[in-house]
Amino acid sequence: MTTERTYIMIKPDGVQRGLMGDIIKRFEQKGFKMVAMKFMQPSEKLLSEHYADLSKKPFFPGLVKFMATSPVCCMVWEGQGAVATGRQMLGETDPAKSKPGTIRGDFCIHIGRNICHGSDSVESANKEIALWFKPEELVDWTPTEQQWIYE
Ligand code: IDP
Ligand code: MG
Repeated sequence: MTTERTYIMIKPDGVQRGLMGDIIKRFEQKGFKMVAMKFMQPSEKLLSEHYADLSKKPFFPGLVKFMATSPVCCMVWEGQGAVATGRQMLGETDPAKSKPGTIRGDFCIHIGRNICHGSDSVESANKEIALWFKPEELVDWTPTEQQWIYE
């Protein structure tokens, strides 16, 4: 497995429901390293860019509108296999199909209120990180616990 970075974003429903701490905790306790985090009110323009691949979908206008209703918590997490593992930690897009123990399986019910975004590939992660963060916002640091997480 290679060291990767993934873009994780707590959506307006996750923020409004007070679930930021629970979601951050799961990535922290897994052993991934936080590289960046910011709390911000995104514009519909930025969200349309973020979800550009879905622009032809019938739910796209509603998705963009909903995502702009409240602030979001934007994060970059790093670690071996962080992209694929991050997706597994989120669960399926539809919370009803997400297993208990996953973020969506444990905390939500409707597909349009699934509380958290996670990059689906290394390529989209790199694109999303560049869209939401300036290079100088990514912090270069070494957690002391690293030697207890990796052989
Ligand atoms: P993902 O978030 O699991 O990667 P995507 O297919 O990329 O899923 O869709 C982005 C977001 O759009 C989903 O997280 C969900 O909030 C919303 N979405 C996806 N499919 C539907 C749908 O059929 N109805 C309503 N919202 C949807
Ligand atoms: Mg997606």
